[in-house]
Parts: sequence; C-alpha cells; structure tokens
Amino acid sequence: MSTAAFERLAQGLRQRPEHPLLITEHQVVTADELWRRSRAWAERLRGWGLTRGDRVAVLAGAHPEAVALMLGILRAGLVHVPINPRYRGAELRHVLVDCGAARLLCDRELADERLETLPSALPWHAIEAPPAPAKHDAPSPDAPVRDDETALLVYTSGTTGRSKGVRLSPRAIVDAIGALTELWRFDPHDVLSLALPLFHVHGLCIGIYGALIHGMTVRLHERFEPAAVVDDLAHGATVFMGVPTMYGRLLEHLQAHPEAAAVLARARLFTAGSAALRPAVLERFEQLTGHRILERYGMSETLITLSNPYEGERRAGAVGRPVPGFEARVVDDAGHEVDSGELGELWVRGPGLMQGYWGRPEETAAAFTDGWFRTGDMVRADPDGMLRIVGRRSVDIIKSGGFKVSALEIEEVLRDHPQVEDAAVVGVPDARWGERIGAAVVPRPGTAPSADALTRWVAERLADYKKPRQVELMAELPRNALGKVQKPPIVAALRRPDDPER
Ligand code: MCA
Ligand code: AMP
Repeated sequence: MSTAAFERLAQGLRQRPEHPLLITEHQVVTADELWRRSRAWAERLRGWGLTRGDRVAVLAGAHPEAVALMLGILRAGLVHVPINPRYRGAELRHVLVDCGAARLLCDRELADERLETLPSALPWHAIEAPPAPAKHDAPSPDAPVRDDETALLVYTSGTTGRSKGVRLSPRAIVDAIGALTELWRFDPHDVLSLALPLFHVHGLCIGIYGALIHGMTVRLHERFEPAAVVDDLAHGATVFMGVPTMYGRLLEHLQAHPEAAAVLARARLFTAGSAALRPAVLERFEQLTGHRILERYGMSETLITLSNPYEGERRAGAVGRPVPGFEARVVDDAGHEVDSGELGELWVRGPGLMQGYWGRPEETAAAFTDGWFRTGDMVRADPDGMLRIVGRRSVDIIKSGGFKVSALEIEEVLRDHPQVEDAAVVGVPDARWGERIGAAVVPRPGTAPSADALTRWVAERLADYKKPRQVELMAELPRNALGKVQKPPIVAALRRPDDPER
C-alpha cells in the first residue's frame, strides 16, 4: 500500500533542508533539524517495542519538540492521539482508555498535575529532546503510515456526553489540506503566525501539516497573545489563522494600541473558523486593518469543508461554498434537498472525511447516509449557493472560544453535587466566547448552593473552559408535556441585555 501522502508531508522537509520551518521565541528549527529529530523519535518509539497501528497519546503544548514527536509517530507507522492539556483526570483517563493507548508522551511540567489518576499500567515518558539519532548506516526506523491507515485520532465531543476519537488518514489530511494551496494562494514565501493548540484539526492539520504541504514557515506560540501576533506580522509573517474569539481579542488590542493596525495591514491573509465570526467583528477588523477576514468552516470529522473565496466577495455571516473536491447538500428531516433560503441540515462528502469513530461502528454508521456525512449543523443557502450556518441540530453541543463542549458532560458533574437536584447546561450567545456556558440548577430541598461553589465544583473535575460562567438557581426546569427539558427558554432566561443575538 502506498505511502504517497506521508511522502508529500516529508518532501516539504527534505527538499529545502535549510528552510526555517518553526520559529519560536527561543529557537529556529530548520526543516532538516525537524526531520532529524523526528527520526530520533521514530527510533525511540520503535525501540520501545511499539508496533504498527499502536496508539501513542501526546499531552503537550505547541512547541517544536511536540511537532518532531508527531512526525516521528507517523514515520514509525503509529497512530498519533493528541490530547488537550487542559483536560483533567476523568477526561484524560477516558481518552487513554478509549483509544487503548500503548504509551503516553507528556510535557514534564504537565505530568505532576495531570498524571495522578492514570490507568496504572500505562507507561509514560516526558517529552524531552530524544537521544541523538543513530549513525547514517543504522537501519532506518521509517515504516511510515500508509495512505489509508489511521494517522491521527482527534477526540471531539458528541451528543452522548463522552468524547469520540475521529480517525483521520494521511490521504484525507494531504488531499483536503493540499487543496488550500491553490484556494488560498499559499506559496513558500508565506509565514504563518500560529497560536492555536495542536490537539485539534485547526492548529494541527490546517496549521502545521498545512505548512509542510504548502512549504511555509510557522511562527509558533504556546499561547495566544495579541501583541505576539502583531510582533509576528512586524517580522514578516504573512498569514494568521484564528478562532473568532482571537479576533475579538485582536480588536481589543487595536483599541489600546491603534498603531498596531498598520502592522496588521501588511499581512496577506487572515482566516477564521471553528465557530461563527460575527459580522460586527469582520467589519470592524476591516475598517481598522483594511483586511476582510476569510471565514471558512470545518469539522474534526471533515477537515476543511467550506470556504469564502480568496478573490471575490467574502460575505459577512456566510461560510462560503465547498472547497475543491467537496460537495454539500442541505436536506430536510427526510434527507431530501431543500431549496435555497430554506433551513436544512448540512451533509457533506469529499476528500477530508474521517474513516469513522474509533471503536464505535454503530455511531460511525449513524453519522453517514449513502456516503454523505451528516454534520448536525443547520444551514441556509443564499440564492448563489453561499452557505450560512444557522445553528446546530443538537442543543447539547456548545462552542465556546472554538472548543466544542458537551452540555451533558457538565450536567452529569453538576448532578453529582450533594446540593443539586437537577441541572441543565446551555450555550448562551456571548460577545467574547461566541457562546458562554450557562447552567440552570434546581437545588435539593432546603439547600441554596452558591454559584461560586458550583462553578468551583465543575472546575475541579473538568477542563477549565467547561466551567459555567453563569449559574442561575431555578425552582424547576422548563419541560414540555412529555417531561423533556426545554433548553430555549433557559437560554432566554440567562441572556443579558448586552449579549449579541447569536
Ligand atoms: C480559555 N478560557 C475559556 C476558553 N479558553 N473559557 C471559555 N471558552 C474557552 N474556549 C478561560 C479559562 O478557563 C480562564 O478562565 C481564562 O479563559 C484564561 O485562560 P487562558 O488559558 O489564559 O485563555 P486563553 O489562552 O486566552 O484561551 C483563549 C483561546 C483558547 C486562545 C481562545 O480558548 C483557544 O485556543 N481556543 C481555540 C480552540 C481551537 O483550536 N478550536 C479548534 C477546534 P478563568 O480565568 O475564569 O479561570 S475546531 C476545528 O479544529 C475544526 C476542524 C475547524 O473548524 O478547523
Ligand atoms: P469540532 O468538532 O471541534 O471540529 O467543531 C466543528 C463544529 O464547529 C462544526 O460542526 C460547526 O458547528 C462549528 N464551526 C466550524 N466552523 C464554523 C464557522 N465558520 N461558523 C460557524 N460554526 C463553525
């Protein structure tokens, strides 16, 4: 079976060895250096006795050694399972057990706080520079992942509460992301300013693997800081990719530092995705910098799917049309296509589709109809085919700051609190986070838990961004005649006067 997709990633490293591939505050890593370090990782992984298809979980920040490790995992024919370092005990344990991880590689500073509750049999190692690679005549560790094997498992929240591993092949990554070279006019002179985490498709596939495919340099950051993005652009970065929350923060920065607008104006391209970009942000950013942000849409399960055009109208509030190779349909509940202007669910098919959910054949089968992936996003098409995301089919999926969050997971944790009788968690439209997490809580009779205590309770058990930012006590939850909790009235009750419409 062919390894052409992996070779496409590798050629970006081998053809221009002196090319500065990753630039951080502290180091410049050339393509050759990254290639050699990834070889050392592949040797080490193989040396541990890992065999083809074994899952290697990685709990790491966005730094060059983590990138070398990811490539080493692919070179050794193993499966990369990146994990969000914000995860706490139970979330982390779920992923490690679900994917059947053979090893965990972890940044040393994360180890102490994160690893106390690990499955005890799982060996872990700190991500430190691997030993120098063996001499050139040593047998090559290369047995790269083949085009239709699984290269990557990305964990994403679903409507069942527990996150699922999305299986992505090297072919899907290279074909889907490769289409952006033409579409967004990337060339090897481009320099990407990247402050997205590397455990989601946006930062890892579109950002890092995209840079290898398009031949770009990446200025890589462990955290998002508006001033650092401005500094990147002052030092030759040409492209920035971010979630809408980051653009809101860039606008705040511009208000305090108007002189930065001229620096941002030098960029070639700003893209936004992972959550809805509010038209007010798009327009304000354009007024200040002269740049109209290019909004696009994707999912862990589909990689990059829809995009506004590079040339032509980048329409406020719209996510564009299918990227090359993709097709989209808007369908009603019976799966029939609806007319433009009518609301329907978005179904897509194309090169970036996942292979399925890891270890979940029924859920995989349920996600597809006749080869079309049912996104769960509700959309409307403009008369010229431009698509607009209107909402989600499930009210239990929340997008906060670009992170997907399951309302059910937070509800379960709240219901475990000794003073909580029942709880409903919702996404409330929010100017900063897109949606903020709100909780309606029915206290046990005779108790009155404070909002602070409930928030702390969640924050001790789940990743920090899942804690409710608003908690309201209610005598009872609104229910329909069948007793099912009705979330729209809860959202209405939690809205504040200055919240945006959507
Ligand atoms: C941080 N906080 C948040 C979030 N992030 N609260 C709600 N939602 C969030 N997303 C809170 C922390 O809990 C903390 O709260 C306070 O903000 C400061 O934390 P800090 O870590 O300093 O925040 P930050 O570094 O400024 O993070 C904001 C962020 C981050 C940079 C926007 O959320 C982020 O990196 N988001 C991107 C996620 C992403 O890559 N999504 C792509 C997936 P307190 O102070 O109260 O304790 S979608 C995808 O990949 C598809 C395929 C696609 O479309 O491409
Ligand atoms: P994830 O599973 O974390 O990859 O998130 C995918 C989801 O993010 C999609 O199903 C959409 O609901 C949402 N999303 C991605 N891009 C956009 C966008 N440009 N506008 C609105 N929602 C988006």
